Amino acid sequence: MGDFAVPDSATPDFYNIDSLLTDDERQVRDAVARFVDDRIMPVIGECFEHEKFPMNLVPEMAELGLFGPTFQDYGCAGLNNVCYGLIMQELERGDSGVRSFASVQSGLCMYPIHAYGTDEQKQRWLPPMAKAEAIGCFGLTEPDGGSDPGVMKTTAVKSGSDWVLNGAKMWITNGSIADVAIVWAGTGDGILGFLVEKDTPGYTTRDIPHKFSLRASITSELFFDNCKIPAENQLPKAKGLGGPLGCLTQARYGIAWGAVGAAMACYREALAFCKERVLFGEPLINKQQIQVRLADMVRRITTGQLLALQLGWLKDKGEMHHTQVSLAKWNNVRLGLDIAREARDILGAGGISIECGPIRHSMNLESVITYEGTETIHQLIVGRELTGYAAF
Ligand code: TGC
Ligand code: FAD
Repeated sequence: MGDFAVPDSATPDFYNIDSLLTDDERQVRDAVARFVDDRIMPVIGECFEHEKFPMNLVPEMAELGLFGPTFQDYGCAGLNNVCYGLIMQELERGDSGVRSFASVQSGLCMYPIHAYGTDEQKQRWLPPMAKAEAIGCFGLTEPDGGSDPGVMKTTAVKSGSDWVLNGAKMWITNGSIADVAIVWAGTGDGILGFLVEKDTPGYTTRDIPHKFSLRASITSELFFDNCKIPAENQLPKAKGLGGPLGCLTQARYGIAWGAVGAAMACYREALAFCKERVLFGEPLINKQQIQVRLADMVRRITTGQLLALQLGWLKDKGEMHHTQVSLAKWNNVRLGLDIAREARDILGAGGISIECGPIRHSMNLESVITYEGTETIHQLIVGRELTGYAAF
């Protein structure tokens, strides 16, 4: 029960959610699942251990159409948002760092260029980004605090028709490998977005070492010292904090699916272990308390799967509200983190080894629960929606 006729990677599927997907959606999910099983899983433990992002696999991800997959043009796959979610579910089943790479490229870089950019900016950047010939990063968070980005210190000042950018960004995924950074800065006209190209004089990056989380992902600081940004590199349709927040909605949506993928992987590993492990004369799986723990994992995964799917349907109908994304990000990352920790415990001492997925997933999800809005911020976003009072 709980498995039906779905591929192993799509289990547990206790409510036969597979039957709610179209053939196309299943095909997309299964193609990404094969890529994750064949290409990510054999190397991810080593990548995590040695703090290395598997950059060599990025062209294959591009070949599969995983970057900007919902755009209809610019060489993108033109998939619906349920497909996008299933892609994120599968990638994060592999590793949150791999899903992060795709989230940043698609949701935080291609999205703002597509939504807020000029035709020239779209033509210049979107086709190479879809092919991963150009990599992007997204600079919103600053050293003095990420939860309240409206008080950012990075500034852009008009100088003739150009802009001069000064400041710093912190904790930026893909920072040092990006060909273009989407940078948000305070101006006399409020917050605006800029395309900062890699070789811009005065623009430097530095990787953040010694992370115990998202080790298979590059995280950097960005520094801007009197960087001259040509007028044509400003995103004209992004005005105010709503610009960057609109991008966060896209990435948070993907995380709501991705975290469930990580939880599904952890559950399966715990289940397989309990079938094999014999303690007190019988397999662990026979123990009442183990069954309660496994059942509780599936209860939480099932609610997360249904929540993500309904969110995808709303997004495809153009009816999704960003506060609904906040509830899903909060709920699904929380269940992912709790299930990863629980699975780690069920695996016993062996569960602390990099050979096992749950320790890696739980360490990763410590970042996922913080980035793209901390759990508290999402609770307060939902609270404000319910009460009309902002308690940030
Ligand atoms: P607030 O008044 O709420 O909003 C200002 C304007 O923006 C609109 N808006 C949104 N639009 C689209 N999507 C959203 N999610 C939106 N949230 C708000 C809003 O309607 C308003 O529009 P308008 O026209 O009325 O001006 O602004 P606030 O200052 O009260 O916001 C507070 C708060 C806490 C909600 C916001 O600052 C917030 O979300 N903070 C968290 C910051 C965050 O999540 N940072 C993430 C950085 S990027 C990252 O972590 C990448 S990790 C990538 C990876 O590796 O996967
Ligand atoms: P703070 O904002 O300082 O928060 C500290 C604590 O205070 C948290 O527990 C928070 O929940 C709590 N808190 C905040 N406000 C309130 C309140 N009103 N009431 C009660 N408690 C509150 N950012 C980018 O811009 N681009 C990226 O690509 C990116 N990638 C990242 C990758 C990784 C691996 C990590 C870890 C972070 C990344 N971030 C990125 C940054 C991330 O978005 C921020 O870390 C996040 O927004 C939180 O900001 P902060 O770390 O400064 O914590």
